[in-house]
Amino acid sequence: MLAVPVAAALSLLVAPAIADAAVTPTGVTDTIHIVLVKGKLKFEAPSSVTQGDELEIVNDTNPKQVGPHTFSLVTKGSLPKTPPARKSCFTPTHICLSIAKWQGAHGEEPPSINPSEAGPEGWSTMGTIAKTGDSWFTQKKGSSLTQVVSANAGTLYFMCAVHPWMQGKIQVKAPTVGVPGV
Ligand SMILES: [Cu+2]
Repeated sequence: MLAVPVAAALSLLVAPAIADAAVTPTGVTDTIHIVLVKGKLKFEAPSSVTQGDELEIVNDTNPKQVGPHTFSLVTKGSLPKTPPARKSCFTPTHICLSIAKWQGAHGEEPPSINPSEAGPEGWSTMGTIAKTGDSWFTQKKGSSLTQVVSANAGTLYFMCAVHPWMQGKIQVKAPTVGVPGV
C-alpha cells in the first residue's frame, strides 16, 4: 500500500533539478501576482510558503499604464511606512534608490543586474540601504520570475521600488521532515 505513494513522493523530490543542494525542493509552486485592482496596485500573495517551494512572481499589469515594478525583499524596518517616507524613497540613503543600486540601475536605463541576488541562491535575503537583497525588475506584462524559496522559516517582507506603497509579507514555513504531501 505504501510503495506507490513513497515512489511518487521520491520522484517529486528528484524531478526539479535545482542547483542549491541546501534546500530540499517541495515540488510546489506558489505565485505572487502584481495586479491593478480598482485603481490600486498591489501584490496578491499567499499568506505562506514552505522553504523549498518555487516562488513565482508574475506581472499582470501594463507598464504603459502603470510603469515598471520591482519585487524586492527588504527588512521590515526598511519598508517606508509613512507618506513622507514613501515620497522620499527614491533619494539617497532611502530604500528605493538602494534597490535601484542593487540592480545596477542608472537613471532611466533598465537595470543591468536582474534579478539581484544576495545570500543563498533563490528568494532568501532581505536587503537594507546598506545591504543588497534579492530583487526583480519587470517592465513587461505577463513576465515572470521563478526562484526557489531558500529563506529559513520566518517572515519575508517585500516592496516595489517604483511604487513604494506596494508592500507585502509572506510567512516562510520550515519544510516538513519526511515524506511530503502526507
Ligand atoms: Cu510597482
